[in-house]
Amino acid sequence: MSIHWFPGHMTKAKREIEARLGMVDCIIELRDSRLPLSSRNPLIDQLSKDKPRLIVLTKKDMSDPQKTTQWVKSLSADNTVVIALNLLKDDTRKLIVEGVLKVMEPKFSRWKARGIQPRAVKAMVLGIPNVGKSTLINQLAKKKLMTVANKPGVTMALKWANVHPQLDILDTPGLLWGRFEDKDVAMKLALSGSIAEKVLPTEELFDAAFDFLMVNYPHVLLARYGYRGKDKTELLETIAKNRGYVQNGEYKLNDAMVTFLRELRQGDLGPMSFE
Ligand SMILES: Nc1nc2c(ncn2[C@@H]2O[C@H](COP(=O)(O)OP(=O)(O)OP(=O)(O)O)[C@@H](O)[C@H]2O)c(=O)[nH]1
Ligand SMILES: [Mg+2]
Repeated sequence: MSIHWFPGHMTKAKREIEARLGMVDCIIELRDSRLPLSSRNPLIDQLSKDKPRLIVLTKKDMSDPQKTTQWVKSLSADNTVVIALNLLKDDTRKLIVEGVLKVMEPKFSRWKARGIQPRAVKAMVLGIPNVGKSTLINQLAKKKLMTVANKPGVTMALKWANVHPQLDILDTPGLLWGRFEDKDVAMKLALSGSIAEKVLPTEELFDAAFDFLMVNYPHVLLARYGYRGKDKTELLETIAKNRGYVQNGEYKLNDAMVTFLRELRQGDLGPMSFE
């Protein structure tokens, strides 16, 4: 699978992020809890260097709870705090502010030693498209400061928000990396909705998703579509039949494929983790 998607606004955003890094005290890195490794943008490590970092695994409600607990444990490290959140339901404001203050502790001590007056922390939020960066800021601010939508590439420019007496946050456009060396990574990003649909090879993606479900979550096809078998075409025919995707007596299998991928992406098949 060859997916190449790095729209012009991302090139510009990358430059602007680099230019503003010097002004921020710490990074809030968002990853999708369904794919905490594949949604880790290598650019962020490069960009954030040794800044204190809070890692937030978003969309906890959509991932496999056991897997997510394991990921939180294995990703936690010195100077990095990891929390998993349903940004829409959890007490995001309280937990993020606490997390930021925690990763900032060593820096606060240095400020104090140098006689620097405490001030609001300046944080930059970074992550792949559609992972929830603007949502996180709106939840922190308790109002709709940023535009949010369930498609990648919504935020196009950097924007500061004063969200808490102790915290100012810079929202940034989601960044991907130019070329995906690893087909598996590209597939997971596509299945979870971080790559624009228009660049996706639907059939390959469907095949990959089907094979993945057969191995990892075979029961969900029965629960969602009433399908018990192990055959791709039969599954598509079942979906087409149930949804009335029929033309001139033929099932419209492509429509069934698109529906299946959309429902998987939006979590209709139940919580699951891709890694
Ligand atoms: N179920 C669920 N949905 C979430 C969560 N966080 C964000 N979303 C949804 O994810 C979609 C994308 O959110 P945004 O905040 O626009 O994502 P973004 O990272 O700013 O995206 P770009 O600006 O395109 O880079 C929206 O539909 C949100 O409602 C979460 O924890 N759980
Ligand atoms: Mg955004």
